[in-house]
Amino acid sequence: MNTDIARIAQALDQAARRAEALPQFSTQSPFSLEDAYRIQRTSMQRRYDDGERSIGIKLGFTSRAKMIQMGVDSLIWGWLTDAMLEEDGGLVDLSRYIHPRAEPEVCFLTRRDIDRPLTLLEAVDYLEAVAPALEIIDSRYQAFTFSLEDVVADNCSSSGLTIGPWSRDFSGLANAGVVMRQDGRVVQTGSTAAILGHPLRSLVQASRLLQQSERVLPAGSLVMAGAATAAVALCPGSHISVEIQGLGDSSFSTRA
Ligand code: OOG
Ligand code: MG
Repeated sequence: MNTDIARIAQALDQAARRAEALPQFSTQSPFSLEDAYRIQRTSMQRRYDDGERSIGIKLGFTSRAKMIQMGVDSLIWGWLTDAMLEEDGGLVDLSRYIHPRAEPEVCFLTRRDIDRPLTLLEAVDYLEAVAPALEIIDSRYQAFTFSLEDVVADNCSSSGLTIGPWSRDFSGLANAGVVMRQDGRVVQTGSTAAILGHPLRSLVQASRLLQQSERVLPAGSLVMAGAATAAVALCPGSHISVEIQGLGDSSFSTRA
């Protein structure tokens, strides 16, 4: 059976704009992972047509903690746009989200076009800087429940992000401590080693995925490496922060 790419893309786009959850599509009629990426591309094109600008990519399910939390077992990727940027240290209005969660991230800024598969040794040459970051994920599916195909179609739940101070020191990335706090209380701890063994491996994976889809990531793009720990549900009137050893922190508050 043919998957209705345009119809699903439109429904997901509309759900994001209206902050309204949808039933999963794959349970009604299953579709392939290839079609899921076609849906993702079509729904992102709707946003670009409306004036949103691509600022980079994100990887998902690069840590065991995330795979276990969401019940999936493969790495995925999606696109970030300027409309998703929230101010570091700022106030986030939750009304544009459905059931947002926050997770700690390592964010890279590229300094060269990524136009071919990179090795781990080459990866750092393609980077301008690295920063601690928080990602706000917000599945467009009811109860935050999805198959791998559903979440890919939904641009990997991408919704918001804050980015902390940029650093050019990549030396401690292999195994830096990660602490996420909610109102000062520690809610998640981990290490950047949880991200594919080394967050630079996310850049290597990204370069392969880009090549497979015949795309070039321009210099000056963001690459979010994927959360090192499980995500935490957001509620109004709270303060969320992440601290990554050697990199500093990123934070935001949610409007009461
Ligand atoms: C999908 C997004 C996964 C990550 O860092 O692993 C992701 C989700 O969990 O809803 O962003
Ligand atoms: Mg993430």
